[in-house]
Amino acid sequence: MKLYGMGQSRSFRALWALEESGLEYEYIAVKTFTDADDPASASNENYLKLNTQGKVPTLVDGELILIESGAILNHIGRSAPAAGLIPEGDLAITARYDELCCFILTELEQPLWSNGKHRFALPEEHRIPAMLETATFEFAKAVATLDQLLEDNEFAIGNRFSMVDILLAQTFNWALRFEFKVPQKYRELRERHFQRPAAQKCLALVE
Ligand SMILES: N[C@@H](CCC(=O)N[C@@H](CS)C(=O)NCC(=O)O)C(=O)O
Repeated sequence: MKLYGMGQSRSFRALWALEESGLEYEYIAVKTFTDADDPASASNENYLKLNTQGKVPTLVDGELILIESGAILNHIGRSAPAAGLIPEGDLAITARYDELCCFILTELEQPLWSNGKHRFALPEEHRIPAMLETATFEFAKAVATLDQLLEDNEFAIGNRFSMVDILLAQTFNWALRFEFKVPQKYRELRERHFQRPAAQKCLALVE
């Protein structure tokens, strides 16, 4: 598999998943928000053929091209079942897995991206400064909801590390980098999971 990514952006979760999975992969660093003439730019015409949005991550697995980080994590997990990164079990366990993935991708990270979009990502004429306060409000609400969804365990689901732990740790890492208020227990969660050898290896790779 080939993964195109940039630093500790959303592509980091895919890189980390690949490293945890034990699958062979190639990591290709691209640059976002750069001149399309730069061959390494996500806006370059060659990259746009893979990912029309000019965003990261992009995963290429043979003929298959995936451009959504959630789908990429699930594809990696299903390609390496022995790594156990997608919990298996009764309907309640798989439902909780689906719920947490969807919640993190649509509720918890959404205000972080709103903050990024209205600070630097959108063209200036589309930025709305008041969105920054709204994002802070929405993030606090999502964190409070997460308190209800998660039990006070080492891992999000059952007694083993899963894609949900990658999503949580990477999202709280993002929140801290954007200087959002993150409760101590989620700072500790980020710290604990980032200590894993796979995460440390990925950090070294993207630095
Ligand atoms: N829904 C996509 C979002 C991808 C995305 O927005 N990636 C950001 C980095 S975290 C990006 O490449 N931004 C560059 C841009 O907006 O031009 C996913 O989860 O993979």
